Amino acid sequence: MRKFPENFFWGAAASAPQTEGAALEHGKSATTWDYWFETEPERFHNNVGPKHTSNVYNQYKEDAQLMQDMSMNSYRTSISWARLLPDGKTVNEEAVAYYRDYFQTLKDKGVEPIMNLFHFDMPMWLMEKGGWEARESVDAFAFYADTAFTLFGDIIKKWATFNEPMVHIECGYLGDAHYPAVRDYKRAIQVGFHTVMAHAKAVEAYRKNKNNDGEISCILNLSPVYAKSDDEKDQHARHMADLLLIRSLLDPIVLGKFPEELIELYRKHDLLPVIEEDDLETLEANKVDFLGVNYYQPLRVQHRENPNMDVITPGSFFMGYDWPEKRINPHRGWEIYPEGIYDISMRMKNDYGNLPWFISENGMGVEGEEKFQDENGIIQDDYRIEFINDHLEFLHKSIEEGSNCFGYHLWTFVDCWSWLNSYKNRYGFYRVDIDDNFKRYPKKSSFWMKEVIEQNAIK
Ligand code: BGP
Repeated sequence: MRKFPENFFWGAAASAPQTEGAALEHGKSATTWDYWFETEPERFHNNVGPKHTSNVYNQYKEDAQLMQDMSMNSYRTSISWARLLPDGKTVNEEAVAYYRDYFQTLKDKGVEPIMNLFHFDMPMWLMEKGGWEARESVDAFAFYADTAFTLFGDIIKKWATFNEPMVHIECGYLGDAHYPAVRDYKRAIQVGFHTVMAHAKAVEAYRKNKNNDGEISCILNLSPVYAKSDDEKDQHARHMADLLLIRSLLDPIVLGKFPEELIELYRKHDLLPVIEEDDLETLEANKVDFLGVNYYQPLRVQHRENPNMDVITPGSFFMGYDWPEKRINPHRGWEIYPEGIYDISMRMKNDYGNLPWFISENGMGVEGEEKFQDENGIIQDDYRIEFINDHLEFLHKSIEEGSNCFGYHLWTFVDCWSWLNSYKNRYGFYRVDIDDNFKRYPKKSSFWMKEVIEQNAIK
């Protein structure tokens, strides 16, 4: 038996925009997702949009009970900005009543809610003013965060500001998977800078109010970066990928400053964002108390010959590399590399002051999962059990070696809607039937996980 530390946080992760439903009901205003679906529904898998998420708004009591039945002791999800403050200023009292009852219900079932404030769900009223590109977004977010701390701080003791900021930067400003789907590195860097400042100002607001007696964090998608070879050029490519995609957020959030090398690089290529006086001091003074880490797969890179330096993107400095020994999730195409969780864990210990951190997401998406259903309607997801077990083995090894990890959260509890992919890939301990009143059905992994949690150990 490999035991985990006492009071380890065993749970699942989700987000408001992917689970709540009631998309434009009970006072909630539109987010970019609601707007995008209304204007371009064909972008979404099977034309299923954000209205059809897993109906948590109406079923949270049932879900909290299922969590308790599984012996889970924590749950990481988010608040919807557009629900709490539909116009950015006025509190929606119906939202307050909903969230307070939801969070208290979780607590009463022995499930600690870890609450995040932004999970890719930009309110439309702010998007119309430029979203994260507009400086106004920094104070608007800090106001929202402060409002949430005041309204829910007596129940919520563990907060996060953002989920995977690199994803809204890359998908929205260097790709086309998030609105506004533009490709412009300079704009992407400004978006990233404002996000970091919005985070820092929210941390500052949290600490200013003496009634706030919990802890605050940010959730980052951290992938270990591996080079194709030991060759100097490939090693440099690895260094650049790590600098641009990992340290560009990890350093300001945990260490309170951007890497010097990054600033120099931006300066050299005329990519520096607009920085206001005091910004860097604010950042330095507001480091996180702990970190959330989402880990799905590593990044594998190699040197790129002759990049087009007229149009600079992160990809100008490295390119992807297909590792021949790659173990692939055949249902989603993502690499499965459990050793990566160990490498991240050791890096947190060795390079980031052994700050407390937890796995805020890890999981295995499966397309067409209904084909694994048995005659009793239970999905026989042995592949997911193996996936979780393998990752827990490496997490356990790192904890034995002194890593400060305090929890593991599977993405996700009940299958949820996922952005443009909608319900294409299923991740949950529970299957949801969106055609039959959002009924929940346990998968085999939920029974397996319950045992792990109760024993606080893997075999
Ligand atoms: C993470 C996001 C989640 C979730 C997950 C699975 O990056 O934080 O919101 O979507 O990835 O990804 P997907 O649903 O695209 O397979």
